[in-house]
Amino acid sequence: MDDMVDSSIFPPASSVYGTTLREHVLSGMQAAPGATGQFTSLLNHISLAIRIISSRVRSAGLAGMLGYTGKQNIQGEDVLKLDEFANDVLVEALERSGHCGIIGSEELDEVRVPGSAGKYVVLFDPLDGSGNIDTNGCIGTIFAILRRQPGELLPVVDEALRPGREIVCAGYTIYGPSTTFVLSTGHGVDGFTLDPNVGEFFLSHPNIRCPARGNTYSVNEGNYSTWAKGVQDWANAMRTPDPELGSHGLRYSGAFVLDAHRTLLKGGVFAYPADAKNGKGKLRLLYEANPMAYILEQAGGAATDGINRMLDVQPKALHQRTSLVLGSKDDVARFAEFAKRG
Ligand code: AMP
Ligand code: P6P
Repeated sequence: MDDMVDSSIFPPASSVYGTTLREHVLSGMQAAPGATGQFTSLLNHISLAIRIISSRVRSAGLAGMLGYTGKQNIQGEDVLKLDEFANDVLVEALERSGHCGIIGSEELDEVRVPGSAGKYVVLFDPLDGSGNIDTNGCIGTIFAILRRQPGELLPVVDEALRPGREIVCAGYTIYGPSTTFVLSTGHGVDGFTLDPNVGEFFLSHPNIRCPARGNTYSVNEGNYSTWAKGVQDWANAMRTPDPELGSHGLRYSGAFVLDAHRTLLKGGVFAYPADAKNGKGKLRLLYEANPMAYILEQAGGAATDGINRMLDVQPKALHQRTSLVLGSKDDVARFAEFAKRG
C-alpha cells in the first residue's frame, strides 16, 4: 500500500508540525482502489461537526448550554441542551455532506432519510455520558458508518439493522482535558488530538494496539447484587490479585466512551452486563456497542455480549440495548468463562 500513498503529504522527518487528520484521511482515499472521494467528504463533515461540538462543550457553562431541555428522548431519558445541540450539528453536517442516505441517532426516535440519498448509513450517539456534564466530567461522541445495500428497496430502517461486522468505519471523540478523536477505517486504529487554536486534529496516537491483558476492570459494582451468579463470580475474581499482574484496579467513570477509551489504551476489561434494571444490558447496540467493538477488534482486542462476538449480533431494533464486554482479548475471554456458568 505504501507505494500507492503520496508520501509528500506525510511530514518529513524534520517536520515543524505533525500529520493532520485531513492528511491521514486523504492518504486513506489514495490507498482505496476506485475511491470517488464521497467517503472522504463524509468523514471531513463529521470532523467539522465534532470540532463544533467540542467548541460548544468547552464553553457550555458560559453559553447557558448546561441543563435540561425539558424534553425526553425515546429512551425515556431527559435530553440535555448539549445532547440536542450535538445531535442537531451532526444531523446537519451529514445532510450537507450529500453522502449520507440513512441517519440513526440516539436522539432521534426513527431513522432519518436525508434528501441526498447518499450511499452511506451513519449511526451515532451524539453525546455519550451526558450525565457527567453538570460535574464537568468527560463525555464523547460515538459513530459508525456502513455502506447502504444496493439493489432492492428495503424498509429504510432495515438498512441500519445490520451486524457490526458490516461497519466500514467507526470512531469516537472524548471531550476531556483535550479533545481526542479515535478512528478506524478498517486498517487499524489511530488517535488524533485537537489543537483548538488551529482547529485541526493532529495524529497523536498512531496505530493504537490494545494490550493482550491488563489489570484494570471497569464495571458498575453497584449492580453486583442483581448480576447472574457467573458474573458475580467474575467480579469476585477481579477483586483477587492476579499471580502475574498483581491486584486489579477498578476504574469506572460512568461515561462509556471514556471507560472504553482507557481500556483500549491500557488494556483490561470493561463490562456492562445485564442486571435487574437492564434485563438486556444498558448500552445501545447500533451506536455505542458496535462502533466500539469494531475499534477494539481493529486494535487487536475483543468485544462480546458476554459470550458471543458483538459484531455478529443481528440487530432487531434501532435502539436495541445489549450487554457488552470489551477490552483485552485474554480478559474478555476470561469474562466469558465465568458468564457461561450462568
Ligand atoms: P468512496 O468511493 O469515496 O465512497 O469510497 C469507497 C470505499 O473506499 C469506502 O467505502 C471505503 O471503504 C474506502 N475509502 C474511500 N476513501 C477512504 C478513506 N479516505 N480512508 C479509508 N477508506 C476509504
Ligand atoms: P450506570 C451514560 O448514561 C451511559 O449510557 C454510558 O455512557 C455509561 O457507561 C452508562 O450509561 C453508565 O450507566 O448505570 O453505571 O450509571
